[in-house]
Amino acid sequence: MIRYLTSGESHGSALTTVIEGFPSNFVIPPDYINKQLARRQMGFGRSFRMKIENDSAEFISGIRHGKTLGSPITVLIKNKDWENWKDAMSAFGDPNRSKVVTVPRPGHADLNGVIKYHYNDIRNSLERSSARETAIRVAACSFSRLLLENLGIQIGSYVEMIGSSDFSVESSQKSLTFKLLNNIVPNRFTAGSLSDKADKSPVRIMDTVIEKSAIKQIEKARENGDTLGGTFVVVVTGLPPGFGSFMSWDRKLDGLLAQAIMSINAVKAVEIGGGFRIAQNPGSVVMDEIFIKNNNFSRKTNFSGGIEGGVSNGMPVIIRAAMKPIPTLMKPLDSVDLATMKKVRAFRERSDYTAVPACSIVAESVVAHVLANAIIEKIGGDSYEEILPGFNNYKKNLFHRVKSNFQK
Ligand code: EPS
Repeated sequence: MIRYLTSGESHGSALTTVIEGFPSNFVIPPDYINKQLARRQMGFGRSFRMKIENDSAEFISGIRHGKTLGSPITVLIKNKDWENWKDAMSAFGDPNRSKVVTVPRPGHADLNGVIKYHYNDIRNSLERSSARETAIRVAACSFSRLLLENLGIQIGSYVEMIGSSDFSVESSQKSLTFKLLNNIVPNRFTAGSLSDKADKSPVRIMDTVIEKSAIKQIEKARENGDTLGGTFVVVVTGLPPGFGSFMSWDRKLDGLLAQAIMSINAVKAVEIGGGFRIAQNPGSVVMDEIFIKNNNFSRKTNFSGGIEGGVSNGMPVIIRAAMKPIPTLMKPLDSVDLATMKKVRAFRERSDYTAVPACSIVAESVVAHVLANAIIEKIGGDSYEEILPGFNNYKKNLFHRVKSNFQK
């Protein structure tokens, strides 16, 4: 199984990851990882920080002559902003040269970190809890993403809305999410083409009316010193049935995906398929009827979002998630100064106004990690040479195996 750890503080010298268990002999073009890093940096509404950083992966171990070795892969991304934080963040510097942060921001990890880790400076909480960490997560998971692409599995995403939408995304007959759940998709629909289209929008919203509204709202939030959240959808195409398991709670694919997405900074809700909306309809409407198409099982609708009983069913995987507004406000809310225990306004720091587009890219990445593991769990193999034929063979024989089991 593939595991990864990340390390690094937001304004420290660098972020790193160690990826363990990744199969050997897999070709990694360095540009592929950097392309994913660049996608995460896009998005209207980011702070000045994104002009400072230009994330680029350095490959320290685990790759030789362009191919993975099967040994732990170490990747490093330097923080360019480190130049401005050398005194405040140095490993062995003088603590008196750094201003202590004493006022926690509502909605951030500031206060909980101070309580939990016995800190006497909120900076110790906010540096690691910052979403800067997601840059290296994208690097770590992009290996899995490329592995999946080589097996014909694509992951894409789009932002549904940022801020509030008068256009009722949920009920609009035209909305893309509605079409996906009702399986109204073109024959050769792929998640990759979806993402390519979303990437063309500065907010990753494909509906131009909602896109304009979102941009306007972000501009207004910036003027008001406020921030905005939003919802996004991750879609996976090409995943065959049978990955994940209902045998034990911790092997259920939907559970693993929800955990991975919920672990992204500021995500507050995750739905699989129709999610909450499924609960508002009778079973006769939201169970996806089965039929046979081109010698394969298919479904009339996809309200289950490609997963039934914790196992993939061959339909596109659909995951919807909500990101809360960024907690760092330029017009701050009430808090308490821990140095005086008196009521004050929360601490202000340079921050994004919204990061929903970036969050959708991080979500694609963490989904890739979960799915690559689901495949390795089932197919096995230490090298790419074992995984590729194993996977193709499983996929090819799937329908006929079921048929011959029942028609002896
Ligand atoms: C973040 C605050 C901002 C964001 C940062 C996440 O950073 P800074 O405080 O340096 O302006 O820009 O995101 C990134 C640096 C990134 O690469 O996504 C936070 O507090 O979560």
